[in-house]
Amino acid sequence: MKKIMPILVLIGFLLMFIWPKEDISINILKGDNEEVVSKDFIYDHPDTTSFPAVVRSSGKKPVTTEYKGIEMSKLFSSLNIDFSNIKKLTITASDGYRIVLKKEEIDEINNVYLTFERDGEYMKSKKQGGNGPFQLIIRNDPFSQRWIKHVDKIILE
Ligand SMILES: Nc1nc2c(c(=O)[nH]1)N[C@H]1C(S)=C(S)[C@@H](COP(=O)(O)O)O[C@H]1N2
Ligand SMILES: [Mo]
Repeated sequence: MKKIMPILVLIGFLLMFIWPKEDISINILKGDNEEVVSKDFIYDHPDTTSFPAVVRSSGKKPVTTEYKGIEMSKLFSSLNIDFSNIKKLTITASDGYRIVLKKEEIDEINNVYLTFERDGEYMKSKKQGGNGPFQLIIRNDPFSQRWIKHVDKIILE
């Protein structure tokens, strides 16, 4: 046992470098253009804000939590994505869930947010048992059926 310990430590150390890391990013598609937005761009964005929201998870009591994220319209503007001439947005999640938003919904102030932090902690991926890494929150939809967990793609049409 004593002999293999250093070997196990060495293997663990090497694994830290070669283990595939989860690539955390969001794809934004408009026409032929595809923009891959990294997690750091969103995490460090100057326009992020926090707000309270009531979470209604099936089988659980509603709880008030604090989310941190960026308003969708501000995210698009900062990426120079023109959304003035679109009709709808399709938001897809890594588990196949998807919803369609009307353009008017993202024009509403303080309504549609791409969030990444809940109660001060980065949201974990589905694989790690979380709602993240990104969750779309529609504040004007208090029943949260359209709050997409694990957002991976935003399609503007
Ligand atoms: N990616 C993804 N987002 C989703 C869902 C889902 O199955 N997948 N379910 C929706 C529904 S029906 C509800 S009520 C809320 C809360 O779901 P939860 O109870 O599984 O947390 O998330 C919504 N967003
Ligand atoms: Mo639901």
